Amino acid sequence: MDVVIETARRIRALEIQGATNVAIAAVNALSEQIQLSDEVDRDSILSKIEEAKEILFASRETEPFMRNAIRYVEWRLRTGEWRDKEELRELVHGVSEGFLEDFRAATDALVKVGTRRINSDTVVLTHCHSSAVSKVFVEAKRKGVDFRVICTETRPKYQGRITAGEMLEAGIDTTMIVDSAMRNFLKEADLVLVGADAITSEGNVINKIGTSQLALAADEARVPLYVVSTLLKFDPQTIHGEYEVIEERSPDEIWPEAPEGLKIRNPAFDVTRREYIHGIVCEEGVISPHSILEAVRRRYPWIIESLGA
Ligand code: RUB
Repeated sequence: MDVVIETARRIRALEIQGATNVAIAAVNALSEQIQLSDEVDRDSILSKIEEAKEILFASRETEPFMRNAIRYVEWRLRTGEWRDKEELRELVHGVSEGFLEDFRAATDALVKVGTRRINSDTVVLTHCHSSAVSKVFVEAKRKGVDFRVICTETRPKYQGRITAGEMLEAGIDTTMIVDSAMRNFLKEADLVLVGADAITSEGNVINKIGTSQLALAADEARVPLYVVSTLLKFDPQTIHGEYEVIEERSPDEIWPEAPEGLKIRNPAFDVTRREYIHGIVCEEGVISPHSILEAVRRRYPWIIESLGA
């Protein structure tokens, strides 16, 4: 399980960050691990997948995109046939590459839609680092739109610096603010774009801690907030009444040598209620959070079907 264990370690340490990068890394690790396996009989492969699943799922709890992606590979293997190592290798490779290709097509579609919301002179505020949001910005700039980005630093792990770096590399006029300056700078913003780690069956969105605060402030400041996310972030377990688990990270990230006895809490994400979300920019276009389940059933029925795989 070396490949899977090392990938899980990198995900946990945030060396691989953001729901999309996490899901891609997990699929690649699972695929590589199976291809490295000497055993090819069905039972050993399926139990290897079970083991990998447990390790990867535990690396970050609030990542349904990763869980959906892994379940997809598992589901296709459970229903697939192979006779030898070569056939198994081809099957796993084909399934994981096919999944990633569909995902790339979905991303292209949502980036096209998101880009249309950015015009010259638009000022967009974003939080944390979302590869989907960054892609929208970079594509808008490539099309010649002259807009401005304001990004938060994103305590405690400063993912805003990744966003800022990508923006500067693309030649986008970018300003960084501390997280607590969000409300102040909403006065300058026309639009808020954020990513998602999870979307529930009710249309609520889980994203980096501080997003729900930003959504409340944006609502009060009358600045529309959109979530840019593939429908693959939908968590099918929420249909069955389960709540999305919010990952709580080490206090050391906040204050490494904190005084003894001090309690420190470090939740990685929070829940933004659908009332504060103007729309979800996804591969189906701009949709209301209320219609998420319908959109997922139409576009990715396997997300719901493979849950019991
Ligand atoms: C990252 C974060 C991102 C989403 C979406 O948190 O909250 O907004 O994961 O990212 P962390 P993407 O840094 O803790 O992983 O659009 O890349 O899927």
